[in-house]
Amino acid sequence: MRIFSGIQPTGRKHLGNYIGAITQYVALQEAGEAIICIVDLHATTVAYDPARLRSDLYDLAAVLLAAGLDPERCIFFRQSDVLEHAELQWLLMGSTAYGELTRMTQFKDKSAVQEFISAGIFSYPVLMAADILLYGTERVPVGDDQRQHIELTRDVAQRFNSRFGETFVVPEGVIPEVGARIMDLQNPEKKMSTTGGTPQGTVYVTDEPAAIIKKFKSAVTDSGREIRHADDKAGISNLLEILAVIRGTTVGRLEEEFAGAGYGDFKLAVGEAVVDYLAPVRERYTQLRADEDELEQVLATGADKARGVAAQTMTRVRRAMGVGPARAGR
Ligand code: ATP
Ligand code: LTN
Repeated sequence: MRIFSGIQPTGRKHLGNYIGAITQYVALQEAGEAIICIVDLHATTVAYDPARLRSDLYDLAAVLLAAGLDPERCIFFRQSDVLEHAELQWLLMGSTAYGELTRMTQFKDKSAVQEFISAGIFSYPVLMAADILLYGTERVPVGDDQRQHIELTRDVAQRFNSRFGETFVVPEGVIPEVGARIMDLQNPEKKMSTTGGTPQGTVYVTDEPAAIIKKFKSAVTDSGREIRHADDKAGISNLLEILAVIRGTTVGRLEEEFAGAGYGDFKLAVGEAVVDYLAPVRERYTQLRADEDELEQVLATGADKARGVAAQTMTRVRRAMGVGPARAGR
C-alpha cells in the first residue's frame, strides 16, 4: 500500500501536528510504502523570510526523524527537490474548477489574515493534489483540517481520469478517530495552530518541560467540576483526548480514572504525561538538528528515490494530455 503525506516547514511543530499527523506517519511506515514530504513550496504562498524557511526546514526534518521516521523504511524528502510537483500542479490546474478553490475553508481562513493574497495561496490545494497523485497514493494520513483538501484531490483525480483516461489512483484520507483535532489550550474552541493560535495555548514538540507544565496548568476549562467528554466542555474534552492518545487508552477509561479528581490535578497529570511523551523526541531532536549536512544528505537520498516514482507518473500524464513529444520520457 502506498502512503503519502506532506507537512509544512513553517514555525515550530506543535502537539496537534504531532498527535494528529506525525505519529501516524511513523506508525504507517509499517503498513506499507510510506512517502513523507516536507512541502517547502507550499510555505512560499504567504509572506515569509527566506533564511528562516531554510532553518525551519531543518528544524522540521530533525523533528520528524526524532519522532521515528526511518529513511531506510520510508521515502523522506523535500518537495522543491522534485520538480515534477510543480509541473503536475500546473497540468492539474486545467482539471480544477475556479469555484472549487474559492470554497476551500483553509484558503478563506488563511487569506483573511494576509495583507497580500497571493495566487499561490489560492491554488495551494492543487499543489497538494499534485503531491499526492504523483505517487499513486492510496492513503493520506492527515489531521481533520485537511479533509476538504483530500476531497478536492479525489474530485480532481476522477475528473482527470474521465477526461484523459485512467491515469491516477484516487486516494483516501486517513484521519484518526481521536486526536485529529487537538485544540488550543487557551481557546479550546479553535484548533491548536502555529499560525492562528495563542502562544500560551500552543504546546511545541521542542518546548522545555517547565514551559509545557505551565501551559497545561493554565489551560482553560469550564466552571463545572466533572472530568467528562462533552460538547459544552471543550477544554476538558481536549485534555482527555490528548491523554487518551498518549496513554494509548480510551476517553471512557480516563473518565472513570479521574472521576472525582479536581481540574488542577487533572491538568497537571496531562502536562506531566506530555512532558514524558515528548522528552525522548526532544533529546533526539537536539542531536539531529546539530548536523545540517547530514540532514541534507538524508533529504537528497530521499529525493532521488521520490524522483524515480514521480518521473514515471509524469510520463503517463504528459502522454495522456498530449503534452510534449509522443515518444516515452521527456
Ligand atoms: P498550523 O495550523 O499549525 O499552521 P497546518 O495545518 O497549517 O498547521 P502543517 O504543519 O503542514 O500545517 O500540518 C501538518 C499536519 O498536522 C496536517 O496533517 C494537519 O492536518 C495536522 N494538524 C494541524 N493542526 C492540527 C491539530 N490542531 N490537531 C491535529 N492535527 C493537526
Ligand atoms: N496542506 C497540508 C500540507 C500538505 C499535505 C500534502 C498533506 C501539502 N501537501 C499532501 C497531505 C498530503 C497542510 O496544510 N497541513
